[in-house]
Amino acid sequence: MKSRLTDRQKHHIATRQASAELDLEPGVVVTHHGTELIVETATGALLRGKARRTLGALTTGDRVGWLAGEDDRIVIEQLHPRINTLIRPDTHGKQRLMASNIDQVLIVVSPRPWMNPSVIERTIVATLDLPAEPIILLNKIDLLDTADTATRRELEHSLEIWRAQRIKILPISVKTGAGIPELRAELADHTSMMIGLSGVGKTSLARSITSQASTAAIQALSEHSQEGQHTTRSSTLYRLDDMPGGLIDAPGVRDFAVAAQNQQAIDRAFPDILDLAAGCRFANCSHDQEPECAVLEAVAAHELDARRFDNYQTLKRERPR
Ligand SMILES: Nc1nc2c(ncn2[C@@H]2O[C@H](COP(=O)(O)OP(=O)(O)OP(=O)(O)O)[C@@H](O)[C@H]2O)c(=O)[nH]1
Ligand SMILES: [Mg+2]
Ligand SMILES: [Zn+2]
Repeated sequence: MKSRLTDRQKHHIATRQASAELDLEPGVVVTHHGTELIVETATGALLRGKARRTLGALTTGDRVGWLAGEDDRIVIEQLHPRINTLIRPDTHGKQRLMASNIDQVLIVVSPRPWMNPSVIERTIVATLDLPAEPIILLNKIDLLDTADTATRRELEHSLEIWRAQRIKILPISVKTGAGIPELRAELADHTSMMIGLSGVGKTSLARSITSQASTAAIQALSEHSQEGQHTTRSSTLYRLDDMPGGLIDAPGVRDFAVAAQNQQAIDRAFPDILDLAAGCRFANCSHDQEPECAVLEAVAAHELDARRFDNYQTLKRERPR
């Protein structure tokens, strides 16, 4: 096999890596669009630039080493190892990085638009799989009184299930400010990523709790306006005002179809099913068609939500072995 790199290229890369460890400035990727990036420096300044192509795709939250380039622009020379990465498939099925180095995921839901509970469960599993802590942020509670009966019933039913699962739920309203102090307390000292449908209020929330989210330079890179509506097109990390921590705004996602890698992530998201499974006749019961299966009995008796059980089985099947 022929080596892809010539000896001269290898030498060049080795030299660059060696010098990189000596005098690179530390930074964090704040947002990007195409190859254009904004990096936060150690002193909190925001600088624009590009990354060496050899680094591959960078994403919001990446810790990097950079050098000053021409015209106030920087060149990112080094990518530090990531603690975790949140990935989602794009419309062409290609895997895209959404953000890295996250320890909390805020699953933002609202009465309008209302997200299907199976997708919320998938997002909880994906969060636990990172691993990071999930919190359900129920925004627009000011609209609850006018939500249609079907949405309200589904919402109440879902809230009941999540409460029983000990998933943290924070009801808030960006419009009225309800629940915002409680949310700020949850955000302190964490890097939190917001995930939710387009239009649930993620960017509105970022603007109401961080002054950085109204920075024009960031908006120019991370936003897309169409017919008077602003939609977020790339993830952006904002620093919290007056406290350590970060909040990542992201484009709306309709589904979270990334298979979980760890069975424990699935089990932690469905402790009710795990509890029931202790009563199955066979310890390795797959709750498919085994006799004396306590889980299937609970579904038949309407004690376990059939939709929730189907979603659990689907997540288990999708997991790569
Ligand atoms: N009634 C009500 N409306 C809200 C609230 N929060 C946000 N909105 C409205 O919801 C709409 C969408 O808000 P955005 O913040 O752009 O939503 P987003 O989640 O960032 O959407 P994408 O960027 O497309 O993913 C805007 O018209 C907001 O004014 C709230 O608490 N109550
Ligand atoms: Mg947005
Ligand atoms: Zn069983």
